[in-house]
Amino acid sequence: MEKTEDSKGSSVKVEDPKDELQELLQTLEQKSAWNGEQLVKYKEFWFPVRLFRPILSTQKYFKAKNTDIILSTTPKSGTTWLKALTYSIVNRHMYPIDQSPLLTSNPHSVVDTFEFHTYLKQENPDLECVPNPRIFSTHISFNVLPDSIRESECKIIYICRNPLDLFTSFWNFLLENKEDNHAKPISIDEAFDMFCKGYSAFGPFWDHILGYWNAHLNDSEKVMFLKYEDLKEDIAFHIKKIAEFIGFPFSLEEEKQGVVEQISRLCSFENLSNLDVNKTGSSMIFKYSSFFRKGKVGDWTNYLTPAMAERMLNLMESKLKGSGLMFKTYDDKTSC
Ligand code: PAP
Repeated sequence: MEKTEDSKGSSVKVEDPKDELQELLQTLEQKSAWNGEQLVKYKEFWFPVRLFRPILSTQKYFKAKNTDIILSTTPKSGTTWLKALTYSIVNRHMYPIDQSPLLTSNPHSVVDTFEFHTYLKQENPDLECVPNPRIFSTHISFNVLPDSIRESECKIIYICRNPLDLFTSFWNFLLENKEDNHAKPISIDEAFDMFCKGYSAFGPFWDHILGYWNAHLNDSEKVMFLKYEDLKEDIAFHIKKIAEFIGFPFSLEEEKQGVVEQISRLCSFENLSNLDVNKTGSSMIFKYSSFFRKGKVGDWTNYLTPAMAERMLNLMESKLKGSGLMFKTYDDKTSC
């Protein structure tokens, strides 16, 4: 808390935003996540304490424009892929595919995430200068999004993934980046138990998914709902669907020229994961290679026991009951 003088020269206290944050944090429940990260419970969701300030700043300051595109995801559900795809669709007339910035930049460098980039660097950055349509990404749950996102005509594209692969991906990401964080060693059983109890960054994952699912059911023109497994099954169909949803449909001419397939190839796991930038580069915190592991449906079978899988599937059944939502947990092409 700072002290200053009022118009009469008496000393008054001025709230420092950092103090306000500390005061709020003291009133909220906190817990260690399975990855060792400290979480705080805010409006029924568990947010990483280290990202709480930028999350609150996003909520307070972000003013959505009708032309904005917001990519929302549960972590490890296809954020990197969705960023690459949306960026390529929107900018296809600006950069020919063979000159795409994605060939030399990681997808996380071409589309900023509110809580990791935009509002982490500055509390209230000037975003007016960002060219339209602006594309932003976030893991923030639907109920904590800034009002202006919900109230404007901007579009939200949400992607999620079956929780068995999501957990497996998260677990491997943690191992891959373990020198860079201070997580205490934890067994996969312990981690899985906590994940199933919802103690996970931006979790509980089922509430995250249901929040966006219900928003999609309520207004499918506003919120597009995607599943990683469906994109793996038919990417060309989904590229066209995304393009139409955000108002950048492909012309017949473009389709004939194979632009959809070109974008599909550019953004594919095989292509992106083999680019130099993604093999050797890193952000301040993460190796870019750790965003490209296997990119498969059903890899959980190499990490989780049948009992673990059964527990998760029962949990999902009870949490998603009546919602109409279901997930594929195997790749149809490889499973028997
Ligand atoms: P993030 O939320 O931390 O940004 P995110 O990109 O959502 O991570 O998830 C990473 C997963 O997407 C990884 O899955 P895996 O661990 O099961 O392999 C990664 O391999 C996969 N992935 C990244 N890029 C692509 C892509 N272009 N196509 C398909 N899958 C991809």
